[in-house]
Amino acid sequence: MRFVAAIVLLLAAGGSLASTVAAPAVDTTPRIEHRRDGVEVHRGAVSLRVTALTDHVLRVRIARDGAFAEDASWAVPAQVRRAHVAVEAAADGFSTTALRVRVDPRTLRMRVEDGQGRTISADAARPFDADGRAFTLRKQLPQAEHIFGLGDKTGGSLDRRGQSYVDWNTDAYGFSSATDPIYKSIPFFIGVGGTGGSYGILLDNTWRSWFDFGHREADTLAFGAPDGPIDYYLIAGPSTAEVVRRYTDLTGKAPLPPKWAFGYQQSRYSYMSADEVRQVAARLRADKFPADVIWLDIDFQDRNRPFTINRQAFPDMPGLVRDLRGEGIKLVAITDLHIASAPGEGYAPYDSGTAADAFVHNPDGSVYVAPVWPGPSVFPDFTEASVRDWWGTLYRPFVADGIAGFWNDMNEPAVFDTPTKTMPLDTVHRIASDDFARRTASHTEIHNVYGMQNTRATYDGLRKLRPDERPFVMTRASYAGGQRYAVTWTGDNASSWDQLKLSVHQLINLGLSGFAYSAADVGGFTGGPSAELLTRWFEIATFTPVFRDHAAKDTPRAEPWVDGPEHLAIRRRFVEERYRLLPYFYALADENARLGDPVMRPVFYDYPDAISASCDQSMAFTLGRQLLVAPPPTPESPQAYDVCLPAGGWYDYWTGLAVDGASVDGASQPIQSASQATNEKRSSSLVVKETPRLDKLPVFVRAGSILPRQPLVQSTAQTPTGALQIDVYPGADCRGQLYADDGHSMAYRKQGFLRQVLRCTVTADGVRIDFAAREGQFKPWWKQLAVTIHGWDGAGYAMAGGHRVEGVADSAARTLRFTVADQPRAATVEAVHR
Ligand code: MIG
Repeated sequence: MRFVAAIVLLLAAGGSLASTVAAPAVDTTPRIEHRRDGVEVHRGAVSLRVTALTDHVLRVRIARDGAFAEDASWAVPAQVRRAHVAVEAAADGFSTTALRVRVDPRTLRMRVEDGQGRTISADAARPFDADGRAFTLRKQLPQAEHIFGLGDKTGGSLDRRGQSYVDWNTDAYGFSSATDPIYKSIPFFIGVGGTGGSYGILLDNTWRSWFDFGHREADTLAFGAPDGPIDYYLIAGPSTAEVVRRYTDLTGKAPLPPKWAFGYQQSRYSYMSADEVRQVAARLRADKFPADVIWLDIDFQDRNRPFTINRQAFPDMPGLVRDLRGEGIKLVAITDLHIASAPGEGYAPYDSGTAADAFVHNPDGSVYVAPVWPGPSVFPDFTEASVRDWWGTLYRPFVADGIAGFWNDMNEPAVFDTPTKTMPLDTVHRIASDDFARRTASHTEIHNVYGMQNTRATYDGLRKLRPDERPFVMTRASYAGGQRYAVTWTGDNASSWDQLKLSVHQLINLGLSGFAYSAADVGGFTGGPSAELLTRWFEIATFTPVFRDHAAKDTPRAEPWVDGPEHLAIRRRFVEERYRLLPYFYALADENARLGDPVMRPVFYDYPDAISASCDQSMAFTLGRQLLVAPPPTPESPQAYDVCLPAGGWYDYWTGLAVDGASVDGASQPIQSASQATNEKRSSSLVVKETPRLDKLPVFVRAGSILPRQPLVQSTAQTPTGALQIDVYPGADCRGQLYADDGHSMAYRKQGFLRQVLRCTVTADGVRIDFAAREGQFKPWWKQLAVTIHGWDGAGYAMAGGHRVEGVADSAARTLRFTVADQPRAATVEAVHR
């Protein structure tokens, strides 16, 4: 009887049977212990430690039996975890300069508020349960809150609210919008729309974690894992951008990629021979289809063995690389992690790996062998630093051949002929890395970070082999922080309209999860796209971070020309536009490398009110702050649709004319000329009606933008000729950024770059452009700036450096154009009405 009463009491106190059974018979009075950087709360055997890493980032750890889990992480580097700030103690918790943290020691409930007492995040009535090694954490999910992030998880919408997910990296061939789990585990999500602003939570647990965003209980956010550390970070905003930036402070920024990563990339499973690769390259050039990369999928190898080459099909790899380089095209080659188990055959990766004891073991101490593409295969133990070093050396011959980038596929890891599609859970990994204790770990613990450590080995290896080149690595599986090593793509999607839409959600959520560089197979991997689907996919991919056309074996060809000249012409027009926009893309890459802002964003990232816009925004996204891309929300439908343009005013990207929200059928009407425009925010949002047309994709430019563009090139390897184009779209907080460097080396880390902020202001006589002083010492390709002022009426001229430059006015386009010398120093150029 007494026993039952005790359980009831414990449950009422917010604990659970399992978590409290082990409670020692010592002092069990719940209490708060103040620390310099936070608090530790003790309730029976359970301890809750809240540490302020910064004024906006808290780390929360729970020890269920007196001892905290090992303080080590694959996601958050040691020096970041060690950061802490002094806090101000309060009876019920503490505060930082930005946050107020309250903890109830009887229930372990925590509430985090901003300085004004608004709730950022509050625990639910039962904040913590343990069941054996498993645990559940619960927080309140207010009605107004939306959930984003978690990488490229599926689901019917961008918003993850109402859904539940499992993190378990899975080879999900032909996945649908209902498939879960898929390839990656990024246990980080963002709550948007609550009273205290946006916040993020990273559950740094590599086990098979799960997340329930109001699926089981509408007002509860629950997450947990079957084992592993109870260790999460709570990141305050209040803006979504601040949350994402702080998340990338924690888990790392994606390094600046080589510029060619932004070029058009042509792939297929597989181009079967060097001749076929040459034909594809020749066709791209004959069709004047700008392109930078051709991909080599597994058939370039000898018997599917990684780090080999089929010498019948590819007799002279350096020769192929050289010839393609002449066309401005680079090669990316696949290098899967499964190494053929081929003892005594002279297969170097197997031999050297065996000599180094580099492969994952069975519990009985033998090497784990399982079938994948090469047949029986062994699997590098990437959680050992020495094994990663060994793996990195395998790239030496390919690097010597001049292969530019590498593709890490199948690294969930995928295993054939087993219902689990992966290794047995008791397979033994060795950890000898970072500040982890040297120990073994079961596959259950390592599974979700295996692919990430594979890419880490690849990235670090390439840094050593080519110290002055930026690595380009593309991965299928990863974990939180994996953006430090590789770009990613969404795996084996299908050729359907539904998946085109899903891909937009996936890429946006990847960007919010630290992975700014992401791709979906354009056209879809399985099935084969219709001409219309492939064309629409090209149009949308034009404005996404990484643009790779890829298709499965046994599907119809999906290169840009396969559907005849009309479709080819539309696809080319869009890809050409991407190449013109390269200076803008590249400035976004610089911004991402420094701050963590995604390249492709949800509209609410820069325009928070868009979270509650009345339009169906399920396909809308922004590319940086300046461009808003608005594909049809039902991408296959001819139905007219509304686009909600956030307050502030917008221009039509294609016509350059200001948008009048009252216009119908997408016929953009100018509303204000620059002379009428003010520097005030246009207060109301606009609704524009668009009627889908296959050759058109609505794109809008924020009023208050300066957009850099360049003359068309066929490859990023080609130096543009002519002036850098500067399009000025007057409006509030008008700015733009130039960024340039050599596009491929590490020199940008030592002054070999150019960064310049431009601002514009509408004046009584016209428009003034202020060039800030340039940072860095890189000498750009352009000598002149071809400036176009949009929203301009009447004649005009420009004043630059005390000189008067005649302008060319176009009354239909409402522009004033003029060309001035490059402005490397702080300077003002003024467009003046005449
Ligand atoms: O088992 O390398 O997702 O992009 O073309 C399939 C062949 C292995 C899966 C990748 C896909 C690639 C394919 N790979």
